[in-house]
Formats: sequence, C-alpha cells, structure tokens
Amino acid sequence: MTEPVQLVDALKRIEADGLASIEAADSLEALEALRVRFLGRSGDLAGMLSRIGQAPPEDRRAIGQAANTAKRRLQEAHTSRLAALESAESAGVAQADLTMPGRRAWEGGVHPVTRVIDEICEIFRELGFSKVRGPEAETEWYNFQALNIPLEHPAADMWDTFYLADGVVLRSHTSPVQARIMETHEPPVRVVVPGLCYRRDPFDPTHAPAFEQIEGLAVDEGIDFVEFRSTIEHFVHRFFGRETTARFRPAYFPFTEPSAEVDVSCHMCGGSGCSTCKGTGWIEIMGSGMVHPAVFEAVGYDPERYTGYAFGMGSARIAMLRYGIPDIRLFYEGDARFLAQFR
Ligand code: FA5
Repeated sequence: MTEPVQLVDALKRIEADGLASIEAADSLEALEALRVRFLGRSGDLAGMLSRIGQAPPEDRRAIGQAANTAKRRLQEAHTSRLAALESAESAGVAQADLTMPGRRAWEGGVHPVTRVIDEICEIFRELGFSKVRGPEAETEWYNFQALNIPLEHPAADMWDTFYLADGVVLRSHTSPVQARIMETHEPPVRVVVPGLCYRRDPFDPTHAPAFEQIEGLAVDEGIDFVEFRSTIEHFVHRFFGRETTARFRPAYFPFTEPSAEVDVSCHMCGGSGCSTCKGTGWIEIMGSGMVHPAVFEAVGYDPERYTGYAFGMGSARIAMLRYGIPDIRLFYEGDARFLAQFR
C-alpha cells in the first residue's frame, strides 16, 4: 500500500515546486523552459503519470485525481504568469523612445602603414611587378652571404640583427627574398616584396625594432641605370605628386654596385629647408642600386648576361611623410584615437 502514497506525495511535491518556479519566472524564455520541464510531453508530470499503470487498480483513482489537480494548477499558474510577463514586455517597448537613433556600428579601417604599402605595391603592379613574400625567420646565408655580405665583414654589422638560433636570424631587411626569388625563377624577374624586418634599433621617433620594408627587384637582359632611375622617378611622381623631385645620392650596399640612396624633395618646405628635412630640403626614402654581379653568381644567374636593379624602402617612414606624422611609434601603439583619423 506504500506505492500510491508515494506517488501522490511525489505529485504534490512536483506541483508545489512547479508553482513556486512559475511564479518566480522573470522572462518569457524562463517561463517556457519551466512549462517544458513540468508540463511538457517528457516533463515531470508526464513521467509520474506513466507510472500509474503499475499501481494497484484500487489506488489509481486517488493518484489520477492528484495528477489532474497538479496539472490544472500548473497550467493555470503558467497562463497567468504568461499574461503578466507579456504585458510587462509590451509596456517596456511602449516606454522606449522609438525615435532614438540606433547604436553606431563599429567601423574598422585599414592601418595607415598598410595603406601606404598597398598603394606602393599597386604603383609597381602597373609597371609589371608581382607581389611576393618571404620568411621572417631567415638563415644567415640569405640574410647576409647570398647578398655578398661575408659574416666576418664589417658590413654584416650594418644591421644589428636578432639571432633566433645558431645560423638563424629574424631578417634585418627584405633583401634576402631577392636571393630566394632568383634561385627559383629564371629572368625576367620583376617583384616587390612587402614584409616585416627586425633590428636591434632603439624604439625612437624614427626607428622601430620591427618595421615594414618594401623590396623591389628587376632582372633581365639589358636593364641599365637609366631604366632604374626612370622607374624610381616614375614611382616618386605617382606616390608623392608631380611637384616632388627625386635625387640619387651615392651610397654603399654590398649587394648593389653602384649603390644610391634616393631622397625626395621635402614636401613640407618644398626644398628650402625646414625642421622635417633638418634644413637640407631633402628626405631619404630608400636604399637602392644595380644588382652586384656577386649576388647573381650566388643564385646561379649569369652576370655576363643579366643586369638588374634593386631597392628597399621603409614603409612606415614613407607613411610618416605621407601623413605628416612626427613619431613612428604612433603607428605601432594601437591608439584608436590616432588610428581613427585614417578611416
Ligand atoms: C636596407 O635595409 C637595404 N636592404 C635596402 C636596399 C635594398 C639597398 C636593395 C639596396 C638594394 P637600410 O638599412 O637603409 O637598407 O633600410 C632601408 C629603409 O628601411 C630605410 O631607408 C628606412 O626607411 C627603413 N628603416 C631602417 N631601419 C628602420 C627602423 N628601425 N625603423 C623603421 N624603418 C627603418
């Protein structure tokens, strides 16, 4: 005789539990979850009802009555709580000011240095240059030796390099990609190589320890200094404007001969001298030159047959010129107020 008593008690507990929970439901979602839990087809009440058949026939009536009562009370409680919650919700909507402007969507933007890189690569794309990339972790061979820089030569110190392991560096310039491309491609070659470089430089207004360069390389039969010079002048006019002039200043790089640093006339003073150009009227934008025959030999090109030119420019330094930014560090601090100006 214990079974009907237990079942009736269990039904009463479900009823009490369900009524308290439904009364406390604070959202339509919570109320629906309770309806499923107590009144649903696989809910608590249905679970109990499925056990009635196991009770002796004379007890089934009492159990059935308890179950019906529980079901009815729970349904009533659900109906009244549903009405209360729905009217609270519609009152909330009515109170809201529907004329309020919507929330502004978050606007991203292309980073100013990335913009400059894209623009420069596009100018060279129009001249037939493909865009390629190379590894940032580089062997000493590609970073130095293949570029005619013996490790013991003082030129290896021109770039204060981070070492990752014996013989492996974080590339200190994008020039190693010159050698990688020439090793795997026969001339004619015309490529630009945007990418990050790393140097043990102080983080100051004009230096970053990790910074972008764009390398350029053109190799073919019959490329001469005139083609090199006119290509760079074309780039300077396209990027900085017709009024900007370029000058080639003799320089030294082990992998080019002759080598030149390219300066552009200062956009701030037009060449008369100001604080931006330190009174000189000129601002340096890249290192460059005709590819050294020793580099052709290192990659297996015939230096008697092929000639070419190469250049490497600092993208962030050029972005500083383009946007009149006095300190390179601003590009790398991720300050949303600074970056928002370039959207
Ligand atoms: C080179 O890195 C040569 N590989 C360039 C080259 C390529 C010459 C091909 C000849 C032929 P340089 O060390 O001068 O050269 O660096 C080139 C440019 O990178 C500089 O003009 C400057 O704009 C930029 N740069 C160098 N160091 C930093 C730095 N720490 N932070 C930001 N920009 C830098």
